[in-house]
Amino acid sequence: MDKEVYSICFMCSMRCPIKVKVKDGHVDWVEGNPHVASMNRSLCPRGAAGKSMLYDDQRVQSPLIRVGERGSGNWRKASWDEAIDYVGTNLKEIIDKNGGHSVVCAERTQLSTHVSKTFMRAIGSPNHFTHDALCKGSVNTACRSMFGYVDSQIGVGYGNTKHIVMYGRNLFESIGVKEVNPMMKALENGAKLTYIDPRVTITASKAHRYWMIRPGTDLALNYALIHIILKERLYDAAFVSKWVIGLPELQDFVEPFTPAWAEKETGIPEYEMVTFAREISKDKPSVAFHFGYRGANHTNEIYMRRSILILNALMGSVETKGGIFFKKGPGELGRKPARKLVSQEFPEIEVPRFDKAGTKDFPLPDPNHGVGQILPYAILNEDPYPLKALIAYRMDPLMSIADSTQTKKAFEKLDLIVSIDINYSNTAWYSDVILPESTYFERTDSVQQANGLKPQMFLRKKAVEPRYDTLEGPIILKRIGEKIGIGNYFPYETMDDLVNWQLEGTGFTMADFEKKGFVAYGPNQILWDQDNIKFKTASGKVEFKSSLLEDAGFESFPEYEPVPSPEDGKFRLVIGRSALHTHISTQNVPYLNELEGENKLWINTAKANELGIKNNEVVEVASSVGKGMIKAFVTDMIHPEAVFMLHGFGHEATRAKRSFNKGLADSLLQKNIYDKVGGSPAFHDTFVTVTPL
Ligand SMILES: Nc1nc2c(c(=O)[nH]1)N[C@H]1C(S)=C(S)[C@@H](COP(=O)(O)OP(=O)(O)OC[C@H]3O[C@@H](n4cnc5c(=O)[nH]c(N)nc54)[C@H](O)[C@@H]3O)O[C@H]1N2
Ligand SMILES: Nc1nc2c(c(=O)[nH]1)N[C@H]1C(S)=C(S)[C@@H](COP(=O)(O)OP(=O)(O)OC[C@H]3O[C@@H](n4cnc5c(=O)[nH]c(N)nc54)[C@H](O)[C@@H]3O)O[C@H]1N2
Ligand code: SF4
Ligand SMILES: [Mo]
Repeated sequence: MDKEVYSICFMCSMRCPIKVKVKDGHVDWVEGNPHVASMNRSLCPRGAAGKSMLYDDQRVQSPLIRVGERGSGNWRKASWDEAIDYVGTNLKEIIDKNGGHSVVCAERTQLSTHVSKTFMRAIGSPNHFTHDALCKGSVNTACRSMFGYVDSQIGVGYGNTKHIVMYGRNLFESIGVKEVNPMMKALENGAKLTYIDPRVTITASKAHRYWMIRPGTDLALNYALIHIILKERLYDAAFVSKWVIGLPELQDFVEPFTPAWAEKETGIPEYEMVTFAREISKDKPSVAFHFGYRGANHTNEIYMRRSILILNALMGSVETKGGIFFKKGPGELGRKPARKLVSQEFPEIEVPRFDKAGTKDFPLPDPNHGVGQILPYAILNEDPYPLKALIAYRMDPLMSIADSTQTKKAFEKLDLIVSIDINYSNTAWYSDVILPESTYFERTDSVQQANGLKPQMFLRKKAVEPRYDTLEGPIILKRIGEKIGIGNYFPYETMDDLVNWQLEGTGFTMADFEKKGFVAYGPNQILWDQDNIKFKTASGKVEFKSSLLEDAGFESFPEYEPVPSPEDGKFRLVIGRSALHTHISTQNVPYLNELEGENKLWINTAKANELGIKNNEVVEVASSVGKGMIKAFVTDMIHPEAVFMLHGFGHEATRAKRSFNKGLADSLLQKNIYDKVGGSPAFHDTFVTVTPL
């Protein structure tokens, strides 16, 4: 029978609304939800390749229990009863002996994260962490320190902007379709794009102004821009005098950071900075300095992200059309959001988190997300206490935490590793048990509360029956929960029950999603009056001088530390994504693998010539923690101080035949160091040598 199902794409985390056409029980066609204007029926290449993921037989087909050494790839097929029994029995023993807090759950935030958080709270563990710190932890902390909101509560008005500035926010390759389409439209309507990156990306190719900045020096650029804007009084004086705390301190601080000084640090000509500052201030307040998505780059990342937010505030582009805005929830209209399981009552937890987020040792990172890169240190040093079990749910810590060799060494110490995944990720491959989840076409998921200018809810709805012996994540967790005596926290039998429970009190039912795939709480966009913005900082203002930072013993404006050039013969390793892959998830997806099957090392032509490296030849890349082989891509399109590689390649699971051992994993080379204030790893602070073979 043919049918059309509205759902939500899950080839990455951007949650694009989709329409799935099903023919004779098979997915025949997928497109962007036509009822959502920003989708305009389109999908990105990964979304369009979803079908080839669904019909690939190299994904995990049934529960598996390890029979050989960890990582040897020797598995036996198990029934769900057997696999749940194995996990439940082992987990119970660990909890009884070492306490619930000896269990950690690593999870890339997703629609059913409230279920795994519930599981962890019910066993008495504070140790649920998400990808957030590894992705953008310092952006999160910077946003809280400036506005009192986390980054995910702040949106960018792409569609109405007159001038947008992106610092390595490679929007046209690191895609969210709902953002790309309005941005394209704005560009067609005359908006300007200034793009800053040591590498010429697709986004750079669409920009009006592109600066090949010396890697790691964006903070110097911003301090000089602020210097010019204050000196020439190019800022929005009304907004600043009403809302900003700390302008005099900022003024004193940026005094020495002249454009001439910044030219030496960044390589960007002084006059270009001045021209730019004058130009963008003419379009204020409909301008946006993008605060970044993956902002996990340097050990001082929080100050770089704060400097971007300061520029927005100086332009008065906060809560304006075409600037940045705060996302509105149903509470704005006196309505209720979808319920979350985690709102139940749980036993008190008295121990700190394993990463100490939110304690005096690590006060500022968001304890709601935790700090993933601390995990190997916590396990190895048994600090603050021994950890015994890891549940990796839609996350691959072995590839997503820097220094995989160290992470693997830590994992050797664990008594139990369980992966809930759809693929043979490196962590799944190294687990004791793999519990396969049904893919997004094969499952209904928890409700998506989509806050924004217009609060809405979307639903991921099962389009076809599971092809293999797989289950939905919330059902897997409920079944383990029942086995270990916490079943009462999971008051549902099916995903439909869970969704119905969530919708109670919202005024909507599941049937309301049938027509368009989503429901809206109200018809209009909500933008607050700029005189009545509800900042959530302690002062209720925009805090250039930050109480959050200063109360925790950190400075609002610490001294600028010059960025050293790499030593002779070394390069700064920088990384990113391509339009064809999602992090570490899609390298084995047939269509995407065919288009891009391995990563290469971008290296500047002059430097490659000096080293005798030829295009497409294999080179050895080595850092202080690891080394590996990769093909070189010799190009003028990258700054001579940097080499670049795509994240996500170098997979270890032999069963994922297309991606096995193709390309090189960045996590093998990167040192596990981090921003001790904001919480992000410093993925761009590793230096490498590159040697021809
Ligand atoms: N070295 C290094 N580390 C990084 C980064 C980097 O560039 N370099 N980037 C950082 C960033 S920005 C992020 S956001 C994180 C992402 O970190 P991760 O969450 O680890 O990476 P993902 O590729 O998003 O997916 C993780 C796992 O989810 C699985 N998966 C996909 N769909 C489903 C599903 O429907 N159900 C289940 N249960 N599993 C599914 C995939 O197979 C994959 O194994 O990594 C961070 N870490
Ligand atoms: N296709 C695709 N799209 C995605 C994802 C995906 O995996 N694939 N993941 C999603 C997620 S979770 C995230 S976090 C976002 C990430 O989206 P982005 O934040 O746009 O991040 P990256 O793709 O990591 O791109 C980082 C860029 O920063 C540049 N860079 C390196 N050093 C410097 C520097 O010193 N200064 C400046 N200005 N730039 C520098 C790199 O050359 C690279 O081009 O993408 C999202 N969208
Ligand atoms: S950006 Fe692409 S992969 Fe991600 S949800 Fe949207 S269509 Fe799917
Ligand atoms: Mo991310």
